[in-house]
Amino acid sequence: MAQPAGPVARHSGVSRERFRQDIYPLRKPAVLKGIDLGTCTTKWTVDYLSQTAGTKEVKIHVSTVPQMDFLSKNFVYRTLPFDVFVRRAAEVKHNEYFISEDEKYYLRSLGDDPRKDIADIRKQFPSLAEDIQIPEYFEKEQFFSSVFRISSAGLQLWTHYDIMDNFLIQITGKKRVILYNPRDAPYLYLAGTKSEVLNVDNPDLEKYPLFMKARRYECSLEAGDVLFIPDFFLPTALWFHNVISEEFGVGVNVFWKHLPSECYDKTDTYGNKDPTAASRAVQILDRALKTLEELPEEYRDFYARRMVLRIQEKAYSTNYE
Ligand SMILES: O=C(O)CCC(=O)C(=O)O
Repeated sequence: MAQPAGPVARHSGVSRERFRQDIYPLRKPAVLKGIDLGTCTTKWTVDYLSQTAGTKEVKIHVSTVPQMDFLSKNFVYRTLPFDVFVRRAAEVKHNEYFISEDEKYYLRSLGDDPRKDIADIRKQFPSLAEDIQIPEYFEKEQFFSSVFRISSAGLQLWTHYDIMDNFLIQITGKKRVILYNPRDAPYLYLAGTKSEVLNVDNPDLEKYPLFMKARRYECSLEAGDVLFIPDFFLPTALWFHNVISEEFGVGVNVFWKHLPSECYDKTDTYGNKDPTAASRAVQILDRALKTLEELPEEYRDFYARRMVLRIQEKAYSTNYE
């Protein structure tokens, strides 16, 4: 069995001041309830969304299975007018479909030119953006992106981390979010920013034996809840999350920069590339490993272990929970 789930704190009616003073500094996920999100919580029905945002084309993920896997790419990308997409995502069985009549849909909205532009619902969906009041519990200049997340019932998004703090604002529908402490990265079988372990509720422990050591935190998000997901910051850094949409639902993710701007990769429109210093360090490490290959095995092993000790001594935080 995997670890039993630990609690995620829940707070009601949190003001900007209280968030910044008492919740943010803890660097732990927290569910914020009862925040005024504007009229979206009552207005955003399937009919209203499709009529208001109209036929703007959106690129979506389509999958025949509920567990989407970014690493094996068990889904395809397709383009649909927004109104058609929303109607299909809200259905369980489709008359018109791409692969199968019970296929699942997922939208992670993008900038107009995803290679250059950052997702901002105020720019891509201005008429809907009027209905949502984003809790600006950070400084205006820190804003990075606001991303639409619309998913079919049952859809499960792979475990990953992002590099910026964010609010996951659940506007309609219910979600279950499973989080892992960043310190448990060694047990998550990572490939880049994603975990190979898809079925977090019933993991294949023969294939992923270390996964049982990962401390799991779990929370449910109801319509109107906001989940704070802290990312990349010492001393708790990088919270992994896996998201299961229990119902058709609409969310908006707001990311903001909490490190100095120059730390981020300027080409990163998704907000999920490691900070530039971390990417450079990994490249240098890869070069060091290649260099070690010039040595016979027992020497390679000896120097590799010495390097690990040096990394531990020089770079590990002493402030480790
Ligand atoms: O709610 C979702 O669909 C995904 C949310 C997510 O990945 C995030 O908050 O970074």
